[in-house]
Amino acid sequence: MSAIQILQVGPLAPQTNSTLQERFSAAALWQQADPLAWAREHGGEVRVVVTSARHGCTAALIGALPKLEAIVSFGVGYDSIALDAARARGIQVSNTPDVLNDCVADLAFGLLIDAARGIAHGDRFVRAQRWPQGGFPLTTRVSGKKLGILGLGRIGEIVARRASGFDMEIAYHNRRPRDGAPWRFEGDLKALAAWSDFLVVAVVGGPETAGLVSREVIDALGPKGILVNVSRGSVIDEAAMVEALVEGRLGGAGLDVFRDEPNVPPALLALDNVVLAPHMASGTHETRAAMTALTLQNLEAFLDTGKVLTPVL
Ligand code: NAP
Ligand code: 8YV
Repeated sequence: MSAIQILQVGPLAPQTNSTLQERFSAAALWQQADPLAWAREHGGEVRVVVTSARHGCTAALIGALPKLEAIVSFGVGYDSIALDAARARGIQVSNTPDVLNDCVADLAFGLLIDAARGIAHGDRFVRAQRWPQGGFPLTTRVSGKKLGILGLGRIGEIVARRASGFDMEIAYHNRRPRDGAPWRFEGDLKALAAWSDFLVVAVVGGPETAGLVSREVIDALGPKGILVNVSRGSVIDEAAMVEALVEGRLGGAGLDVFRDEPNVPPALLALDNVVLAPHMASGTHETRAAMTALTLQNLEAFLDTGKVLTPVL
């Protein structure tokens, strides 16, 4: 058997797994009983790791692969990849930016509308045959409201564009104002939350943004405010959010991401003002195909030219 040059950390779609195995002779790390021990024993010639935002790449794995030159990841988020360890060794890291913007923004908007208007709640109400016993409670208007965006990046910008179709006032918070953005920059996240009817979180994950949506920010959004998260569960103080929702100090939430996926705080399951989604924002046939294509293009580009196409670093 020739030495392994490409190592796949975790499973992707079955067709992608086959392509990686058949065209690139990739080894399937997740199929090994002790993946790290296996990498240490057999990974001496590995040049490329193929992974995903979900499966990531740890510093220990990088340390086990002395000839690693590139980490090619499916997904735009890189909080699960040990970037410092990669940087220290000059290892390139690629992700799949832009191709998923529309679908993630669409789902953010879907969650916002659902949390405000009670679509999923109404569906449960009808299916439980409660309609004949009385009408559905009034809900919250969406059009013309104030939308705050935490993280006006590639996805956040598309959320803002969707919102302008709903005649919303828009403001955002980043570490710095974004060049050319026509929307109001707010340097204080708590002030943004206090102003907003709806706060959509589309910032990067990782240690720098952990707990950014704090108890104070949640309280500023308040009992009529709705929090939507399509970023990472780590960005929100989840315990404080659950407490605020249970006590009615936060009006509602639409959540695609959680701190300990696939585990969701049990208290949320009983709340009709909360819409829950299983980290599905990029999960359309079209977008997943585009993400797969870009992942393979990054891999091919690295093998052909020594450079990935869409580097994170
Ligand atoms: P992006 O273009 O890099 O945008 C991220 C934004 O976050 C930037 O505007 C950045 O502005 C801001 N930001 C970064 N650190 C910050 C901080 N400490 N405080 C305030 N703002 C900060 O990323 P993207 O492509 O839009 O993706 C955003 C995230 O969405 C990904 O990282 C991923 O975690 C998540 N995502 C989730 C799904 C899903 O399925 N739910 C799918 C795709 C992506 P500054 O640099 O000016 O601060
Ligand atoms: C993916 C994501 O579904 O791109 C990201 O950062 O979170 C999602 O698009 C998933 O994490 C891929 O593994």
